[in-house]
Amino acid sequence: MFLRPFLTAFAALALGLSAATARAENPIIQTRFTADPAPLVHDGVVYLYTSHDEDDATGFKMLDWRLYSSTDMVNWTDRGVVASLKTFPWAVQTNDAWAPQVVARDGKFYLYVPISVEGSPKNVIAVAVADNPAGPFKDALGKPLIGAGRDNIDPTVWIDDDGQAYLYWGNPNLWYVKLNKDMVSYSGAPTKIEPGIRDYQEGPWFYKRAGRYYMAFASTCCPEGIGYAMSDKPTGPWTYKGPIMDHDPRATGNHPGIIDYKGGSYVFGFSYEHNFALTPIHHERRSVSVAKFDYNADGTLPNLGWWDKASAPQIGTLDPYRRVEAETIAWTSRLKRERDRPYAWALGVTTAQDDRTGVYVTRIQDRGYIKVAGVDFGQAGARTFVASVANGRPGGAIELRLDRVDGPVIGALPVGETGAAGQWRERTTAVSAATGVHDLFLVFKGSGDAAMFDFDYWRFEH
Ligand code: FUB
Repeated sequence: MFLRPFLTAFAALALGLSAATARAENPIIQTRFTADPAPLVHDGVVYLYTSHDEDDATGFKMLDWRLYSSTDMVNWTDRGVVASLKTFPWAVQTNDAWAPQVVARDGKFYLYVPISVEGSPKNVIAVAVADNPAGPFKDALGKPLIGAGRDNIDPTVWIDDDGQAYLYWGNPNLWYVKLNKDMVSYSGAPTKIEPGIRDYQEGPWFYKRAGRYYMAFASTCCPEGIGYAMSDKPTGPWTYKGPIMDHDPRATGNHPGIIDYKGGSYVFGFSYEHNFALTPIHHERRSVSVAKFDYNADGTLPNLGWWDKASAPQIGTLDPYRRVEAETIAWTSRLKRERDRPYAWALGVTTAQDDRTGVYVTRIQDRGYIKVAGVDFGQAGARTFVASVANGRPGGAIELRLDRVDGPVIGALPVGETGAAGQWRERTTAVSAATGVHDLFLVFKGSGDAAMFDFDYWRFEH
């Protein structure tokens, strides 16, 4: 998959296309492993909540939930951890931070998550609440919302036009309750959907669109694809309608999240592509992907095949004259050398966060790079590049290239020592020939394989 940026760029040049036609490169998050995408559209922004497979996971090793945001579906900004198992101190604190979903109601944001308690069955559903989409989310109840049951994972919530909210969940059976207006309690007993939906396994995603109710889901394991059913009532009966993504041997699991945004429709799910770029061994190290699609006139969805056949075009362009978080990324990787072993070279940057700085880019190595798609330098063009960096050692540089990782250089910023690690300084360099819309490649230069400086934000100036 790490050849793809080159092929895309060469194809674009050959066809005379501009960088403004950038498309999401699946998987859309490369800085760490993410799964179970749960997108929320709020105030013109896509907030993408995910679960998170630890870098050294073999089976499920999941400790926290993360947030990414975008306004163009191609550049995603890492917003960090919004909740973790520690948010629910009464839960088992190992490995079980599974598929989340966040919904907004009356100015609050409700995070529903499956976690575990001691005993058997162990699966419960918990709820946390925040005042803004980026959290921090706080445990709402001090106990489970839905008590222990074998099926009790993968919550999904939709608030109907009449204000009634429904919480569905379950593997392999699908259940629901009607949530009360407070969103943290419910009325009536949990109800099992019977008969079950054909090909249903887990990961339900419940929503209403143009008067029709939809239940997308991970289809029967394994390998799981994405299927969906429709109904004219929020509680069914549900009619199976077919696959959105095929059962594909390249993945064991899957998990849908579906939204409309700025006039387009999008399905998120995940693949193991990033895992297999780094190792031949199957681990539970998953990566979220996205595809744009059009509903058919009767409200049905197309079969998109697999993530390699689908993606999402960029909506609009990115303004480089405002502060851009360094963790705003369309793609990151590390350039390969001839002598590199297979699997040894692919890691790009990752991110870290602390209370003072928020999220920043780290693990910056020589030959690593960040691609930012569809950057609009305007006709007047850019003269200066400014970056906030922290470097405990001398050396390190950021080369600025257009359209390809080996494209024309418009400037190079020497980083140098800024003091102790964590001491942020703005560094500035002159740039030339940056006008119009381009993909921007921030290519990191240094020596050896050691991690160099950290990187918080950047901007261009006229
Ligand atoms: O990510 C852990 C579990 O795997 C989720 O809860 C399921 O939907 C499946 O994706």
